Amino acid sequence: MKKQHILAALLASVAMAGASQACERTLRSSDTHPDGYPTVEAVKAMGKMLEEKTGGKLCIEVFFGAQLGEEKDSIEQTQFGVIDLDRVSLGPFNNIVPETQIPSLPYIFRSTEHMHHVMDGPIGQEILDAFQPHDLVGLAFYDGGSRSFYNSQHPIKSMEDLKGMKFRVMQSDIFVDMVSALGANATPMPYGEVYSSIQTGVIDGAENNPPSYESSGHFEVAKYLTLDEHLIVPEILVMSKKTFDSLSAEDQAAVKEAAMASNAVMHDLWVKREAASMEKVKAAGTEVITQIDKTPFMEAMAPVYQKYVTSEKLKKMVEDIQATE
Ligand code: GTR
Repeated sequence: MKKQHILAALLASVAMAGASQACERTLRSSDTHPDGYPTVEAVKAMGKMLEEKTGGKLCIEVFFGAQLGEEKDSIEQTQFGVIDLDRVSLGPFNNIVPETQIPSLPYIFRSTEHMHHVMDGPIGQEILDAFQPHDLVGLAFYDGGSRSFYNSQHPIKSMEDLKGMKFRVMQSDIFVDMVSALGANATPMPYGEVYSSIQTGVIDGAENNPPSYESSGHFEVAKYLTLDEHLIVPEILVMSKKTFDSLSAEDQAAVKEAAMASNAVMHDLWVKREAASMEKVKAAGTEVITQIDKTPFMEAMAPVYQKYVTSEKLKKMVEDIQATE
């Protein structure tokens, strides 16, 4: 299926570019989220800035709603240079770029502000640079809020309530181990399969940030949301190294600047969307559990840290994150 979809989308983009855009080159960007979602709009804003900066030489077209494939596939296609840009969570990169495992660890960040301080500083730069050997260029980090559990069965008020339940996680081993450490079972699967899997009872629930919980419609089939905020995983915009290398030095700089500038657009849209999504799901009948003691959840994560923070380099990264204000 995927190859046909990708081909159709690419052909449509070629037709559109010819018909309505004067750009010399239109870069194709992939996103799993629907049109209007903050990440989609941020990359569109980046495209406008890029078009201006390059005097109409470079534009971006965002293929939203996983038109170019689910995240794991879209990453591969970006490595091959079939897709130029990809906006993805750091989670699906965990098994490809080991440095991305650290900001994907449960409870590594104390708050989203802490995450921003870290990712805007030298550690963030080190992680962006780590993409190069994997045929990708890390351009900018985006907000991903904090992720919490939701399910169709019952309100989760303590770790006890998670026992034996089955949750979908992103396709990364860290999240499988994280859920096991909490006494539940994890099934990694693509984002696009979660709604029907909850609906049909294949899984009891999943975990995500409020804007994803809302925009995916998961709230319609899983009405119990517990704000345990176990993950604050940044999102990232990457470019295919093939595409990047095909640009002039001047255009490469314009891409980097426009991507960095889109980060502020994203932050603004994100804050508004988080609040709007919470209101929407509550109005639709979601039961939100906010009173939850996170300490046992955090303590249960010790084996996950032991398993993934193995090299001296990664240990130092964890220490540096913890020492960041
Ligand atoms: C969202 C994230 C997506 C995707 C999704 C998922 O929060 O923005 O990039 O990773 O979660 O759970 O698959």
